Amino acid sequence: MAYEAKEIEKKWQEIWLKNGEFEPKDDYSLPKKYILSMFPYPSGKIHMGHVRNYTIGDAMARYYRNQGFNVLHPIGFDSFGMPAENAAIKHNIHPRVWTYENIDYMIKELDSLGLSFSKKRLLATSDPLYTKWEQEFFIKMYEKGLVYRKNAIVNWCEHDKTVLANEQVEDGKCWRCGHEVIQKNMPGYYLKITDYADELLNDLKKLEGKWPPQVITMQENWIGKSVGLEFFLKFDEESKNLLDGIPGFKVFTTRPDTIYGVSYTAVAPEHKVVEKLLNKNLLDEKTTKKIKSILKQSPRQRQESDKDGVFLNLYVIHPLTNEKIPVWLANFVLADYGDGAVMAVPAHDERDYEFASKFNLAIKQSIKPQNGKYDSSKAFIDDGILVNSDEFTGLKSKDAREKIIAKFENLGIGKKVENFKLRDWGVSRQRYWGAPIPMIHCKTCGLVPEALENLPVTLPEDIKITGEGNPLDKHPTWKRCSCPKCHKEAVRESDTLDTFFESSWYFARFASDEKTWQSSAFDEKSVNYWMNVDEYIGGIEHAILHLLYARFFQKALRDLGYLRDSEPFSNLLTQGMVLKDGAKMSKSKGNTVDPDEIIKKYGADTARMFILFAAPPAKELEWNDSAVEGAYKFLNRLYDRSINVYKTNDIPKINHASLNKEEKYARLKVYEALSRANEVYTKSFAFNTLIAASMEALNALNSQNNQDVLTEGFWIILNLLEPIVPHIANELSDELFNRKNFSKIEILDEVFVKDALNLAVTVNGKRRAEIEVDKNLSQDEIISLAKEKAAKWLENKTIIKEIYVKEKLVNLVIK
Ligand code: ANZ
Ligand code: ZN
Repeated sequence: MAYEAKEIEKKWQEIWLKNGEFEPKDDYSLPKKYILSMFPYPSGKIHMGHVRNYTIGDAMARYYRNQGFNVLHPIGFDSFGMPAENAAIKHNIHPRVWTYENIDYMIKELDSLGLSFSKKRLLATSDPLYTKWEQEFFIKMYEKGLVYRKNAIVNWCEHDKTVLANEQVEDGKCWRCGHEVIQKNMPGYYLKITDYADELLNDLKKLEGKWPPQVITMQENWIGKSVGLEFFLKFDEESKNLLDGIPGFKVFTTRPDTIYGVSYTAVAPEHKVVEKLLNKNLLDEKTTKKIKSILKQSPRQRQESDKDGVFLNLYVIHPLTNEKIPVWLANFVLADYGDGAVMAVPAHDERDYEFASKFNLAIKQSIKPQNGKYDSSKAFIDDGILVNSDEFTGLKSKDAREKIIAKFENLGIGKKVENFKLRDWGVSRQRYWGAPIPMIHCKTCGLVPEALENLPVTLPEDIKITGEGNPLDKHPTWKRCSCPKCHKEAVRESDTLDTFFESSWYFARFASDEKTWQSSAFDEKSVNYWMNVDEYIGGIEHAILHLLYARFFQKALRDLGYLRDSEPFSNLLTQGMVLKDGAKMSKSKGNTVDPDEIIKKYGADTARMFILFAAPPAKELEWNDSAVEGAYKFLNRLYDRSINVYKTNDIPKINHASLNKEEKYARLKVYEALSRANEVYTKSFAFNTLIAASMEALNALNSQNNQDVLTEGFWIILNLLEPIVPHIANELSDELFNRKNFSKIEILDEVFVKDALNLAVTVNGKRRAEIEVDKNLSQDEIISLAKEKAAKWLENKTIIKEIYVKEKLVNLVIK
């Protein structure tokens, strides 16, 4: 009989499905584990990254199930989004049809990997029953002031008539049609994630040690809290008059200690002062043209291009020295950070330095290094000692910052402030395949939320998708509706939600009993039992946005009374990328390996084993055909060797003392592997070490004629490896041991007891040698062996004392 992976795998997958073995139990008195791998986008086929993601989660889920935990291990599809519309255009297929066909196919693929998902909780975020609840959240958030509508600058493709995300702008051009992207002021809906900035930042501390440190750092940087001084700069009389009495503008600085080094100020191109100058036509033609060309660029393009700007012919007064300071417009000043204007200190800031060098502006030193020499050929950006700074000269940067802030506060011209990089989250998309934003525009009542009893607002089926404009907006009748307030004719909002909205709460939906999905967003009892997610597994590419939005939703839904906890994911594992020939596997590089092909050729267990063996989960994994072969060979050996294992319903009882050396060694290897399991499956996730230990154990068993040792070894190895290679493990366990259950196996200490002792030999307390002796020797015998070994140090000496410290050392005292 040879190892027939395909047959075995099909058989067990059918048994599992039929018995519903992976459904969570309703018994909430059981200890629980919620294991979640990030759900996929239904692109049409799974790739190796998916295989890795779901195999890692599956190994954890199976292990905990084996240990008697009630396990929730669900799967769903993040099924709204752009690719379905692209497919619609390209293949003339309805986005819904394309999406659901892909889902069906991908479920089959996932099943063929033997993943232990709950099938009853399967969901797709494009289901109206999912949309319904998120539309309710949207309305509740709107009523609470967490959603608002505003005009803002967006990337706009004039050809496709659509808003583009920053990632969809390539070299300033539309990723789809190649047309130039412009900056357009457009109305849209925003989520007030900034209300939670402090909490999102502070709660990261709770995740230390449980989330990868680099993810915590990325979140911190994205939230980007800065503390500094905000103060007012007054225009000189002439400038003020030119600007119809605008008295000045505010700036924000994190380095008030450098204030005596200010040699110019710079405002963002969108700054109200610039707007005034343009409106009043106060600038010459060349300057105006330059400003307009900078305005056309996206903030990102501006950051990527060389420093540029223009002098605005305006001056402000330095608040401490009363000097006249020129005002420039600069492309590196962000309109929406701080106050959209900076005090520039070229001597101590790199961007300011570059700009000053380009336009020949003064560079004034106001900080000197605490040690070492000041180098005027570049910006000195570290803290130091103040120079040329009046009463503050000689202070350390840190102390000076406090004193200068205090001075501004006393003078009433500035204050200490906190600024965040985090921006409110724009959720409007001008697309068809998304959740409709449940708002209504009424001529009488203004913006009105749809009535809750009318939810979900669903998408029309009869739609033309051309890639131009928003299909919902162009639909002949869909937009017409009646106002929930005054019942007059009104117009439905045609923007749909950013798909990050859906992925921000699916984990809590999974945690609710599926029997309640029709009637409520969450089932309180089950959500309180299952949440939080104990292990969340996914790609590092989600380290910022998805995780931040999900954390925000958890807090916002808590405050709306839907959920209890403040953080959704107790532990996070970010899996490394799957590479081939050193590069990330991707269609565009043409270096992908199709999981279906591997499964067809070797079976799912080989694929799973290779993936978990080739690298620790958090590290990059280099594809290796011969290592895949290696995994396959190992499983074949396991299968072949099982022929000599006898059938039993119990683990064999063995008298360890009666075994010979080889038998003892084989047992030691088996138990060494066993003793790793718990740590590997629940903490380190270093599956590779467990697999390596199991391979060693199988090797040691290979030359084993002792049937008890061999059978016990198989009993244990199959148990250990079940979460990794479930099909073969279940097949052999069932066949040999009539066993369906892989519960804990007791670790026997006797196996680890060694017969030989390693003793140190010391002479006058100095370590001189080591001896390996049989445990059963007498003290005299041991001492004489020690003397032999240390003979070199005993020559021509008299031994005056011999000391044996049991099982540790022999000390010889000489004269
Ligand atoms: C003067 C100064 C001197 C600065 C110095 C730095 C070093 P973070 O840490 O990111 O908060 N800044 C303020 N508003 C800005 C805007 N809208 N666009 C671009 N830059 C802006 O950065 C704060 C620093 O970034 C501020 O401190 C300001 O430059 C600049 F030796 O003020 B600093
Ligand atoms: Zn109305």
